Amino acid sequence: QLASGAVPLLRELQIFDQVDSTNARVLAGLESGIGHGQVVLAEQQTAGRGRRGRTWESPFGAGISLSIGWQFSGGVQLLEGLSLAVGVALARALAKFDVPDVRLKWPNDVWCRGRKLAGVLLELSGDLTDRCAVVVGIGLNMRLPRAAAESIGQPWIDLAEVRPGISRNSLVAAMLDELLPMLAGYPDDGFGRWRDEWLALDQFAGAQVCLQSAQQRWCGIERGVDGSGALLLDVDGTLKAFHGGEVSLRPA
Ligand code: BT5
Repeated sequence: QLASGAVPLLRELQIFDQVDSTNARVLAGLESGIGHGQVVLAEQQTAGRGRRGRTWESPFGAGISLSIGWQFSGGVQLLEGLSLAVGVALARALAKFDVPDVRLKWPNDVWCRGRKLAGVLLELSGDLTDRCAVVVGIGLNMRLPRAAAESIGQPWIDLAEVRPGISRNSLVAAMLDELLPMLAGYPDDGFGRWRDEWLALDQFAGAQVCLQSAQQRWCGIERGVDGSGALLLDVDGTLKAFHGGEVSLRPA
């Protein structure tokens, strides 16, 4: 039992020059029964992944590609809202380096000055009813080469533009100092403990947005998130709740 406020130690740290995907590495560890507290970092990913088959651009030296494996004794329902709590932890780490204008975009982006600075990808393994394991994958731009940036189909930003000179090692350490205690406490605390901070950083609070699923589109006013992390959208006066797996959010 750790003293309250103490940061759990990571169990194993691996740093690669090049991997396909740091998430894939940690997922393989979790599936073979190891990997709790395992942290993998890479200089370059050849197949960095986003959600639903999308690509995460992470060429050599562009930033931080980080994955953490974590096992939970309990079903996957414990983890609702976890990707939002990860966003809050990242915003806290960036605040330690005075990175200005950091905001969160539901469910899994960190934005800065209206552009995407970092993305979060959670991948699950285990039987998901009695025990589950999660890979928390984070990609953050420090100095993205222009050639790589050309294939990103949305506005992006890197720390070189907004706050140059941050030590990558120090930022990784700050991220782990926020993420590890959050993961350790999450089954007890849940998203509720993170909700107010998330709402204070919400990029689109009160804005007109659209949510897109494979079959349908809803447009309305973004009204923050509920206690489980579901997005609340005011569609013609009716509040509807949406979960992160189903839809993507776009400014209207
Ligand atoms: C994400 O997906 O934003 C999750 C990204 C997670 C990447 C990390 S890196 C470490 C770990 N290992 C992995 O293999 N993945 C994780 P999504 O919300 O689906 O957003 C993907 C979209 O972001 C792409 O379709 C592009 O439009 C955009 N994008 C790609 N690369 C980007 C970059 N470097 N900076 C900003 N936007 C980018």
